[in-house]
Amino acid sequence: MDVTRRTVSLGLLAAGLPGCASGQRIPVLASSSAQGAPSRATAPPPKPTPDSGYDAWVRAFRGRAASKGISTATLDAAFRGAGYLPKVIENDRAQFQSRRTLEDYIAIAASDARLRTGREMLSRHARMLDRIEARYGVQKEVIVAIWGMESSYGDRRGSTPVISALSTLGYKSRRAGFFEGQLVAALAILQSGDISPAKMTGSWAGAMGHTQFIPTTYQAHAVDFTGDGRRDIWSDDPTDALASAANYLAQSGWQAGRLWGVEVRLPSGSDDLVTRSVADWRARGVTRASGGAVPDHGSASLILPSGAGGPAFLLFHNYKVFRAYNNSMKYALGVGHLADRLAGGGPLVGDFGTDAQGLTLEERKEIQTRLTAAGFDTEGADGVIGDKTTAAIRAFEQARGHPVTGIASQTLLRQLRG
Ligand SMILES: [Ca+2]
Repeated sequence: MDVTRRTVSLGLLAAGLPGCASGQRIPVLASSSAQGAPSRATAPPPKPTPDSGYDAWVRAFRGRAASKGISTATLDAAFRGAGYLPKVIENDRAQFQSRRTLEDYIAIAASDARLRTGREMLSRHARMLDRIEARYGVQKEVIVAIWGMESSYGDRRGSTPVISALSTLGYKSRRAGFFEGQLVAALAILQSGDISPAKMTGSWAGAMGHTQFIPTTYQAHAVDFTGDGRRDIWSDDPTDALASAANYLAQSGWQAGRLWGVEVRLPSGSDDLVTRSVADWRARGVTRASGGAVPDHGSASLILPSGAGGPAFLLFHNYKVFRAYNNSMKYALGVGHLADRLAGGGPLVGDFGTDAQGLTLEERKEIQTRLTAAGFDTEGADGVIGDKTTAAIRAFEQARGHPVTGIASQTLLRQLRG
C-alpha cells in the first residue's frame, strides 16, 4: 500500500462519519495571519441585499422545512431579520482551498502567537479543561489545539448571521442541497432553544462558535457541559464548545492518553510505507526524530508528506480521528503538531527543503528580516510568505525600480543582500 492510497482510504473512512464536511472549517486558518498577535475579529455583520429570487426560494423552503418539523413560529423568528448575502456566494465561488505548503501550514498552525495564547488558555482554563479531559478522555492540549486552529481560541468565531448565510447558499450555491440540509438543522437548533436567531452567528459557510461546528455536527455532538440546559458554543464562555469538541473526538473513536503520531527518523533507504506494530518499526531502525525510541501507541503507518528527504511521521489511530473531525491531512498534522507543542514538545526536526522558488526556510526568514530592516515591514520573520510579506516585497521592488513581482525569490534575496 503506498502513501497516497493510505491517505485516500483514510479520507473515505472519514467522509462516512457524521458532521464531516470537508473544507468547511479550513477558512479560519487560511485567512488568519501567521504573524503578530491575533486581533479580535470585529468586522460588522454583512447586510442583506433585496433579491426577489431569494424571497421566492424562502417561501417554497418554508413548506419543506415545515414538513421536517420546523414550526411556523420558529420560521417566522428565524427569517425576521434574514436576507440574501451576495458576499456569501462570492466566497462560495472562490473555491476555498489552501494553496499553502505543508511547511507553511504547520508554521501557521503552531506560530509563536498561537503557542503563546494556547499556553495562556491552558493555564486560564485549567480546571475546566481537566474536567473535560476526565469526562471524555481527550488530552487538554488536544482540545486547546483544536480551539486554536478553528477560531484562534474564540477570537474568530464569525459574525455572519447563520440563517442568512445558509439560506443564501441553499438558494444559490452549487451545493444547494447540502446547505439546505444545514439550514434545516440550524432551524431545529433554534427551535430547541439553545440559542436565539440574533446570536446564531458563524462563518460565511455556517460554521459556528469556538470550534466552528456546522449545524449537523452540532446536532450530533454538542453538549451542555455547564449544566444550564443550553448547548452554547457561541458565547464568550468556551466551556460547552470545548466539551463538545472533546465529545466529537471521543465519539469518533479517540483513544485516551494516546498520541496521534510522532515524527520519526528513518534508516537510510527505508521507503516501506505500510502499517506495522511499533515493535516492528523499531526493529527496522526507525527512531523518534527528537531522539530515543518510538513510543508505542498502537500499530502505526509511515508517511512522508513532503516526499523522501522531508519530515517522516508514524501515524497512530488518533490521527484518523483528527481526519474525522476535519478531513484534511494538513489539518490533522497541523493540529497534532500544535497539541504536541502545547504539551511541551519541540519544533519539527525534519527539513522540508526548498520551496517552489528554490528558497529554504532560513532564506525566507532572511528576506523578511532584510525587508523589515530596509523599511518594508513584514511584521515578523516566520518564513511564511503571506499577504504582508508580499506587499512588502512589492513596495521594495517599486521603490528600488525593479520589476514588481511580489515574489520571494533568489533574485529578490540577491537584491536585498546587494
Ligand atoms: Ca450550557
